[in-house]
Amino acid sequence: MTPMRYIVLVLGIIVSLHYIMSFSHEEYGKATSISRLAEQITGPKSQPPYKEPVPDKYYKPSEPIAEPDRKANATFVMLVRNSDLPGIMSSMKQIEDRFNRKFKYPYVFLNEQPFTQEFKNYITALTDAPVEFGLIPHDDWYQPSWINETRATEAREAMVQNSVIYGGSVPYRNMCRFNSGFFYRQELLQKYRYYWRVEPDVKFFCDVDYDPFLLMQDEGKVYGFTVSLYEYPTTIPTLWNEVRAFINSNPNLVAKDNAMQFLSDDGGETYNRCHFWSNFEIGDLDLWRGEAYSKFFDYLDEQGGFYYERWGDAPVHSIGAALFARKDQIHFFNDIGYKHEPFQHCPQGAAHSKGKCWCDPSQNFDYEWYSCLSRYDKMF
Ligand SMILES: Nc1nc2c(ncn2[C@@H]2O[C@H](COP(=O)(O)OP(=O)(O)OP(=O)(O)O)[C@@H](O)[C@H]2O)c(=O)[nH]1
Ligand SMILES: [Mg+2]
Repeated sequence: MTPMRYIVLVLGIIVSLHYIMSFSHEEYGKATSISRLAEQITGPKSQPPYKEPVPDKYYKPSEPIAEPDRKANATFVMLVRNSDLPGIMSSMKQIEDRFNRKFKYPYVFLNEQPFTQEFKNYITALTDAPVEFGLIPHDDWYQPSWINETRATEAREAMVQNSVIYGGSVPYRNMCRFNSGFFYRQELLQKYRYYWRVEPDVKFFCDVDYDPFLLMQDEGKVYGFTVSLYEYPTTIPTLWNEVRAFINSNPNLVAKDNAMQFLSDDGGETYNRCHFWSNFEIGDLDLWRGEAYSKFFDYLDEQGGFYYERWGDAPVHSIGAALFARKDQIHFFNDIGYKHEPFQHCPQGAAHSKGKCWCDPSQNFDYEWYSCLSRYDKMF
């Protein structure tokens, strides 16, 4: 055997032994791997981000929650733009976690523009309940042709001069008029009796372990609120005059035992500007569909105040509910902790612990000077 052959044989034996050891002894394999040896020279490689799905063994599968035996004929209603996606996902996630995971009420989304596929995908991923997306018909949304645009423009300019919030905005006015008189006429809402209005970026602080729709139905309630307050006078200079004119010509439409006392401190002579904050509403759609409110809205709409002033859907709904329903049909949802900037209703005492609420109980608008809740209380 030549020295060269001898060297090749020894090298062959060493390489073979290395491979045998690498396969049969894990630690030896790791210690002598080329990458490990390279790491010792160049320093450790950083770990790639953990992207694979987390293995099933770490999950606690959630029990399927059976739908309750008894439900009301009800839906959530969200009027939003495509750009409201982050804000409405935040609101909807809270609704699901605090309430609807158990009850599985459907959702209706409304918009005057078609919802994008991206919007629909993100929204439907948030719930197991049915979701429908509706396109608002043109005439239900945009400023009607019979509005005198010169007068409307002058009104908007004057409001901008006076720094009235949303005073210069036409879309905001379209929204207020739509919410006042058209949301409940949308095709997707026809099959429902009760609704819960939800806006983007609101907070729900407490678990709602009971069904507020069934409460409305069983107790004969038609309108539910959490926050009430005063309206800005500059947005509704002539609204109360028109309300009085309507009542005078339609006295038969006004309910007995109504809540006029909430609206007026002098038996209806003047409006104290109290209203229920309509960004939260749980209501009976038949209240709005009924003869009294339908005629009332049509009358107000003809006066043009949604565009010549800046009538909000909150005072219009509140006046409608207060006059065309009995006061005991208006319900204060004390146990629903709720915030729409800048005000919040935080349940107090036993209601706070029962709902496992996370709001600071000292931050509660109920009896602040700008709240109208004490006027509601006084009616009973
Ligand atoms: N589709 C659509 N929805 C709108 C438009 N303007 C407002 N909305 C919705 O109408 C509701 C009321 O509008 P907001 O802008 O929240 O009005 P607001 O509560 O008086 O004012 P903020 O204090 O700004 O919340 C919300 O659900 C909005 O997402 C619009 O131009 N198009
Ligand atoms: Mg809002």
